[in-house]
Amino acid sequence: PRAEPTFLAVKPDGVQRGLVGEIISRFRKLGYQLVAGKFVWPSKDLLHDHYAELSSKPFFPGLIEYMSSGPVFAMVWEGTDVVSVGRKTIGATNPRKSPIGTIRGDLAIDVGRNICYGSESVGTAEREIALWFTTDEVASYDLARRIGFIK
Ligand code: DAT
Repeated sequence: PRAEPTFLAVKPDGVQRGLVGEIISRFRKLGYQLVAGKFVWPSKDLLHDHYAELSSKPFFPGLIEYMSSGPVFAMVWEGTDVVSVGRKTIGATNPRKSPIGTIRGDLAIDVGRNICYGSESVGTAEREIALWFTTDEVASYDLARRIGFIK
């Protein structure tokens, strides 16, 4: 297992619904470490880059409108297998098909308003972190390892 980084974002609807704290809390309680976070009101250019592989989908224009409708809370998290555990924690793309216990399963009902984003793979995480953050915005720091952390 490696302490990899991932890119996570609370989407505009999640920010408007006051869910930034709830989403941070779920990842922190899992044991993951927040190393960068900021509000960004994303430009359509940034979103076209971020969602480049979806550009031919019928829902793409609506997705860009939604994602540029207000600020998102963009984050970098680190920890063992945080990419795959992060995806599992967020749940399925369609919140109504996402199990209870996942963020989307518990907090959303609409595929077009699914409140949060998480990188799909270690490779896309690196690309997305570079797209949304400068290197000096990402903090590197150690957490105290007192209560049974396994190295
Ligand atoms: P995910 O966000 O789970 O990684 P994705 O990358 O396939 O899913 O799609 C990106 C976003 O596009 C998704 O969060 C919501 C939107 N989307 C996907 N499929 C959709 C659909 N069938 N109708 C409307 N929006 C959709």
